[in-house]
Amino acid sequence: MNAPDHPLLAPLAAGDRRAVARAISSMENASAGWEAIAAGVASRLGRAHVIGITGAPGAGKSTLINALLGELLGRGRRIGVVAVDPSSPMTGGAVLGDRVRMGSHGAHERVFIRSIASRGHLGGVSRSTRRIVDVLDAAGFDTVIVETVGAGQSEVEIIEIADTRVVVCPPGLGDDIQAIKAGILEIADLLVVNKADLPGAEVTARELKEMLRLRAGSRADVSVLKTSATRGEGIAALVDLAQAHATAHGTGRRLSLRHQPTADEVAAVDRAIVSRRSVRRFLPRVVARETVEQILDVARHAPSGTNTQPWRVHALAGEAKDRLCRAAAAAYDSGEQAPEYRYYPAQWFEPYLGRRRSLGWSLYGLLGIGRGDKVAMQAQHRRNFLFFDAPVGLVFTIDRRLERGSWLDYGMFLQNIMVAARARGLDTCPQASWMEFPHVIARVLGLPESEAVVCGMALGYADPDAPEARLAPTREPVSAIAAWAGFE
Ligand SMILES: Nc1nc2c(ncn2[C@@H]2O[C@H](COP(=O)(O)OP(=O)(O)OP(=O)(O)O)[C@@H](O)[C@H]2O)c(=O)[nH]1
Ligand SMILES: Cc1cc2nc3c(=O)[nH]c(=O)nc-3n(C[C@H](O)[C@H](O)[C@H](O)COP(=O)(O)O)c2cc1C
Ligand SMILES: [Mg+2]
Repeated sequence: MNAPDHPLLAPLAAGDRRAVARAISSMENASAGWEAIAAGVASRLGRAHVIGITGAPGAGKSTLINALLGELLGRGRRIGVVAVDPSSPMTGGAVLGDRVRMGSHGAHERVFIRSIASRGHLGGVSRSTRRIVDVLDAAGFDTVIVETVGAGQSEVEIIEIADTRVVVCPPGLGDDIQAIKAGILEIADLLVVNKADLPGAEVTARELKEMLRLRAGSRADVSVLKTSATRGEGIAALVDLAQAHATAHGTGRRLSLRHQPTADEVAAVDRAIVSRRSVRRFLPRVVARETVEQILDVARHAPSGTNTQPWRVHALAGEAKDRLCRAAAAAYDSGEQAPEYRYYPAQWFEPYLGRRRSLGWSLYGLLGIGRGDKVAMQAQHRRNFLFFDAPVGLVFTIDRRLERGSWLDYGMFLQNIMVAARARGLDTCPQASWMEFPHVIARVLGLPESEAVVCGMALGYADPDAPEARLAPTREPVSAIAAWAGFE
């Protein structure tokens, strides 16, 4: 596919602040063009170290981040901050609050701070947060800090975006510690007892260490650190520990997390598959080469045994298509069939015979072709060699030295084309009939002897008013085609 293009991508890559701000707004609101931005930044991700900072409300997270900004700036870093504010129904309020707390570095050219409201997100906070982190990563921020209030499940999800997860605990909150240990403690890479200038910090730190000790095993390497964000104490040590964690465990964690599809995404894929029909009458509406290229670009991701990719496509339109059609129709009229391979068994049997007949009768019935009307049936079959008047004809060939397994691969490629076409509002008809005339195709397209014709395919916009558009071939239910074992 051509590189996704969006006017913000170039300035974004150059770290332009206004472009960063706009791209983030686009991600947050899923406004027009956000997909293009997301796709455009995708190849530039993984360099940022993402630090998640979570903890109870008022623990001092924002103040701590402000202190971290000072320390990181001193180390020459470029830092992006995303604060997810659960209290604000609107971004405006959250921005104001964090400007106050993180204000002293917010205007620095190597700092970019953005607050987002955790309410009112269409695609979920963690999803838009991840996309915002992506934007900052792509814009060259080498450290991205995400602040969330540690409470419920969504915060845990957000913190999953981070490479290094820091949980901030205020001192002297024994009960709160009991409460957080249930979820957040499990995912902490660093535990910070902030407000260490207040009494009780030492006790809290000891309690946390004890809790970790009891857990032992995988949590044994979690450090407990005391900081005073307001006094700037323990901040350098925190940066050192976070850095050491990134060195030991790597960055780009969010990129490897499995993408959770939304219900809409699932429905779109299912719809493209289920709405596909073999279309045998098309509108005289042009399909751009670019569209065909896009479809093939998607389809080439089909799997194939040991990645052999046995497919080769001849995409035809206009006079090139008409030339092949004229030659094939003429060959059909004079009965020059020389099939490339055997598609069907020589002798039919049930249940396949019945299904085949049913399809034929339904199609001919809709077309007003009576049973036994051989002439009309042949005229209909002949339409295959006009690609059913589709604006685009595809001819598929394969290296004839390849074996049956590669033909299996080929089917997957063909189905990908049909589904990708459907997703774009286009229709297809796969056509084995073209393999009846491999010699004609070879002559017209100049194929070498080594290429065998697999099939053809019509591609275009379906004529919704055609009588045969009402054809709806049925399918056997899952219960008739699947055998089950070993399920609960
Ligand atoms: N004494 C003391 N106070 C602190 C420290 N860090 C933060 N505070 C204060 O704690 C209060 C809350 O600080 P914030 O940074 O807003 O806390 P937060 O965790 O970001 O709060 P929310 O985002 O609302 O959950 C403020 O009044 C801070 O000045 C510290 O190290 N020592
Ligand atoms: C590999 C393959 C070759 C096909 N060849 C032809 C063909 O040459 N002409 C045609 O009209 N339909 C052809 N079909 C379409 C089938 O008749 C059609 O898939 C079947 O009746 C089910 O209908 P549907 O595709 O509309 O769901 C072919 C289908 C496949 C999968
Ligand atoms: Mg805060």
